[in-house]
Amino acid sequence: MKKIITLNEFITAKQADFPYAKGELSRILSALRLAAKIVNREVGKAGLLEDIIGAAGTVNIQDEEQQKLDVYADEQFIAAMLAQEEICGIGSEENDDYIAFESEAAKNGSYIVLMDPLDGSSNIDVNVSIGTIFSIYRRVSPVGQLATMDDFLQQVKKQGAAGYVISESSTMLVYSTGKGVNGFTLDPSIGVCVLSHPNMKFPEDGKIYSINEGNYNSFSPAIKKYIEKCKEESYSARYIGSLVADFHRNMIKGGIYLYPATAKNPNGKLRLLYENNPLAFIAEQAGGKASDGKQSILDIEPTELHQRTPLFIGSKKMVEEIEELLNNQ
Ligand code: P6P
Repeated sequence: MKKIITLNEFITAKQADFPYAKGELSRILSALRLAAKIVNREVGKAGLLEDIIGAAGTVNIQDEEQQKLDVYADEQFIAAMLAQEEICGIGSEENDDYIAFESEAAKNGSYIVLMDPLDGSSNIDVNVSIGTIFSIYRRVSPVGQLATMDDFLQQVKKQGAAGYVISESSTMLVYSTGKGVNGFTLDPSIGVCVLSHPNMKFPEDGKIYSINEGNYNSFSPAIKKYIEKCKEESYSARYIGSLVADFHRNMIKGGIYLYPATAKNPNGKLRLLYENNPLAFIAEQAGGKASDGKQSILDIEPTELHQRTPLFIGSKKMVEEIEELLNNQ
């Protein structure tokens, strides 16, 4: 009989892996997981309750139309983080600026969270996978004061933890504190996340490529050359339109996700702090690789809360090949 290890039991056993934590990581991850379950419950009703799907009638700082569930998810995660005394602030794709929590308890918190609350939300109305991407950092500003922008503009490789929650045929939480990657699947019958994918590893190579070929005409020659190579070698084109779902499938099967510079997004579309960084941390912890085409995503010094970079992430050999093409074009 396989031993069931719950997320809380696993975090407790691995407590020493996360610096400074005196149970803090457990509580933060548990709060993120709970908020993700609440959001997932609402998303699950999307096909039934007309009033929670569709556009909210607002546009976020990314100039992207917000879905009602984007706003709902953002509110749920902010509320969940506000309830954690360890958290002093949050940066989110859905909010123009970071939020420094103002209570005395929060100002004494030692951590901040950066997140994309509902990645791929445009897929909700068509029943396709979506997810939440997050990273957790220890603050660099003095405890006892409001969080500052410096707390958010950090490199995750220095001392963070990162992960994602993906909701498709089942709900999974995958995270790393810098000592490997582990995946937990929600068992709805007992309402807890159970260790289902211990020590996840990115296959070193793969035959799946994920890119929006609708942007083909504005791709650089190197990207076009890579796409032609994938076709010549009969790779499988798999692009869901939900980064977290494409990333998760590629980590299990082997593959590469590419979001290069395009005419509409000359710096790439995806955001460094709460999409590229956390997934790059996970990818490299699993033996994969993540690059902006010239350098590891993890080596980029963040300068703005919503800054974008090109993203090439997945099996190490595939990312190295695209870097080679880009550096020799
Ligand atoms: P496009 C969703 O908006 C997202 O941020 C990622 O989840 C997804 O991979 C990408 O953008 C899709 O962008 O331009 O191909 O529709």
